[in-house]
Amino acid sequence: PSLIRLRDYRAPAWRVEAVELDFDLGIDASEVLARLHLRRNPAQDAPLRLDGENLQLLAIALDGRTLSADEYRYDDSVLVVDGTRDGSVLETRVRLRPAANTALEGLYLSGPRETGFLLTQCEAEGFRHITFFPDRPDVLSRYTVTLRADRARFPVLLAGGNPDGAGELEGGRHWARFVDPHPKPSYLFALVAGHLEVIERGYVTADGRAVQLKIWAEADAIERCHYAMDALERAMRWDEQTYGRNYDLDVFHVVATHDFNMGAMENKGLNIFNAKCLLAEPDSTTDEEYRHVEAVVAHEYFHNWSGNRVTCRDWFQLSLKEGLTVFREQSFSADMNSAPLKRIDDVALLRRAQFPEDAGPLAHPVRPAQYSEINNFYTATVYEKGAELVRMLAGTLGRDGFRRGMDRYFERNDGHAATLEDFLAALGEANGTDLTPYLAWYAQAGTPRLKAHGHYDAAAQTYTLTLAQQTPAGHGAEPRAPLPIPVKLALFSPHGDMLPLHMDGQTSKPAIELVVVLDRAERNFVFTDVAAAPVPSLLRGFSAPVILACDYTPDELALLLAHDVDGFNRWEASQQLAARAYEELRDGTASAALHAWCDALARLFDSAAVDDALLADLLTPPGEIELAERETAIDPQRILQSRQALQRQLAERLGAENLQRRYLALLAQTGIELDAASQARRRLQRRVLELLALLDPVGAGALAATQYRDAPGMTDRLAALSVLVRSGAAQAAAALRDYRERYAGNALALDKWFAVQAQLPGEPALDRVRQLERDDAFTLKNPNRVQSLLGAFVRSNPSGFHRADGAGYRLLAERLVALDALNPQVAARLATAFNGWQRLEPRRREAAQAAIVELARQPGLSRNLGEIIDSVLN
Ligand code: B3K
Ligand code: ZN
Repeated sequence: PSLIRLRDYRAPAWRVEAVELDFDLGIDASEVLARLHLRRNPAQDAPLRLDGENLQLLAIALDGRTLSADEYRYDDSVLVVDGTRDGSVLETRVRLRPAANTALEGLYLSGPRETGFLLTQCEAEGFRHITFFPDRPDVLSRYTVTLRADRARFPVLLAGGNPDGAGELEGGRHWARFVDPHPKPSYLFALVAGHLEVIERGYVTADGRAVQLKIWAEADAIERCHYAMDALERAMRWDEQTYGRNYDLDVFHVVATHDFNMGAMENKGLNIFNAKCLLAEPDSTTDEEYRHVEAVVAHEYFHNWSGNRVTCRDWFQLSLKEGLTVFREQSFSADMNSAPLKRIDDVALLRRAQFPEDAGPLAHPVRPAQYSEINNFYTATVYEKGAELVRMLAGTLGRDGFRRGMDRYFERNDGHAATLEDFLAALGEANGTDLTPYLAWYAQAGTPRLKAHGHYDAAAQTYTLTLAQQTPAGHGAEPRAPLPIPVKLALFSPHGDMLPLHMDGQTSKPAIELVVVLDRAERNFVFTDVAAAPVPSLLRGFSAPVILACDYTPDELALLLAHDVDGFNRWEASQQLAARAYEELRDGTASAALHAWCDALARLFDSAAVDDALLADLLTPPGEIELAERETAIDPQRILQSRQALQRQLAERLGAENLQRRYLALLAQTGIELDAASQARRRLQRRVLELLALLDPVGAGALAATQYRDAPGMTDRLAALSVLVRSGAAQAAAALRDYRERYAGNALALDKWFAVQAQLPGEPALDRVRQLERDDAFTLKNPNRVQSLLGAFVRSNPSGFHRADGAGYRLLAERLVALDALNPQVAARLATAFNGWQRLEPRRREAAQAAIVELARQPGLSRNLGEIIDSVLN
């Protein structure tokens, strides 16, 4: 397959100034008439080449004249037209087959033929499945879209932009027109047509525009859209207040669908959401999912500026909009909820999803240098690591400086397709500083290691901190320049107080926290007037996406765990200590870290010093995937066992009676309120029940069964179900039956029923997955369902998926073949579960390799899946 390379970028030879699209919509067949107003790029002399895939060309005319067969060529992916000139108008008419579109890219049907609705997904290259067009993000056009359809079958007709008339047609048909005044790239085009209900709210922007907010969903879901509406309003206000960004159309549509390849899509004026990222109600939505809905609604809304008004020049710049928008969402969520908890969740996600990606054969820079299939690059690296890079820049500039830089970026690039260089230039110039050294972060793959070593000189009362960096050689051969690594730090006295920081040679008033930037391979930082050997708190708030190695003693980590006021670093100390305790248990060596960890947590557990949610997270050791990252011959079964043993030790230290007392106290207060304190209580309640289940499975089983039965909302119900299933409790089967029946008609709730069971620890998981595949509700055609069963199994259940006999690998390979024929994007994403097979212990490694090699031999794999399999094998 051919590779697209960043260095081959050329500006488009032809632009489309304006486009008129006329849709004649039907479930089995739809027709699209497109009128393109062309502009030639005087600097280039190339014939007009338009992208177009799976299009049945019905008619083609240039400047009003039908073209004869020798005046154009179409090879099923590119249409070449002779004789076009600057100002020409090209007209094409094509036929599409929405109901037959199982890839969910382009125009497709959501739901059953008789009652479902039509919708589109274009990013990255879906527009070429709708009509002939230069389908690349640097071609910005003005869109006028007219939809025509049978009124009874398609009562609602929506497209991006402002409404511009609607009316009746003969034969029970009707039409509606939308004009988007903002030039946009084709990937932001969208339409929706069918039976949908709506909730509406009026909104007036800070700059005085009256906007109609409309959220659309099928009748059974519309009452679950109110939370999203509130979240949308909060996001709009926040962007006005934080970045001075106002919404820019008269109407903002949001639509929910159960058939979607990813989370949501920021189409201009017509956001489309996977139902799981939009619908929320207490009976079927967990606290975590509520926060996710708020985050995704905000993320898509924020794209209106970071992505839509300023878009990407080419897909290599994807992180320009995604990393930035994730960062904006993270800041918003931190403001709406608990900032340290948000940071903990995000860093945990980075370590679970991005670090492994960056350490294996799928590693790529935040700005990749090449790709075969762009949809394979919507990755944790581009999104999450990309957001960390923006966070470093924001941290370097400070709050006001970053705002100044963002103002400059939006102002200068509004209505343009920009690059990461444009972004760094705007931020830097607005602050009179050169940020180009940060470009190196965008160009190299791999997670840098940061080594820290402290030396205290009692006689001189100085403390010297030596920081050194190293990035492991990646799979690409990109050069490894030293990176600028901002390290936010503090020093703690042996009593747990923060010390004033006197930096060598600096005279300004000492701070108790500061940021030093390590911009070469190694550097010493000297602090003076330090009265006793301090304990450094490094990378506070996770100030750079690196792996820190510091030679702490267990007692030093315990001190940070007990005293650090940075909630994130307090959690981090607990994680480090737990990881060491885990190694002690696994290797049967010392137990200093184990005791330090358990003692520190026992003290916190009995005091009221930390909030319930943070306590829950402190009581949770790093997950199995994270622990595996520290090993070379990975045996996921063994990791599971050692991690369980570690948690059992903690539970024993806390004591069954103590745990039970705390559990009952929390239970007595539980409800469905969404305020931070209530969510925190539920988080801790779940954690305490899990720990209790390790000590006293029978007692905990009884408590969990009661909690399941009486739960006021989904958070408590699902927590109880999960404890029952994972601990193999006698009551599990009855609870699962009850849940299956109770939520038979609720797809999102059923997804959780599949996912809980797919995460059954160890060998039994595979049979359970096979059994669940036979459930009436299972289908490979729905991405959410695939994710809830197969995705949860291969991605979130290491000890179940990585069976020593290789049966997990073979199951995945078989399903990928079937899935690829239906939906290549979903298949390719699932296939990334093979990432990291090279580091498994020998028996599993061989079994995994055999399954992947066999899969690679299958004929007719999609470019999406083919690229992942190829990369994973190498
Ligand atoms: N921009 C979309 C993702 C499109 C994925 C295409 N395969 C959602 C988002 O990041 O907001
Ligand atoms: Zn995004």
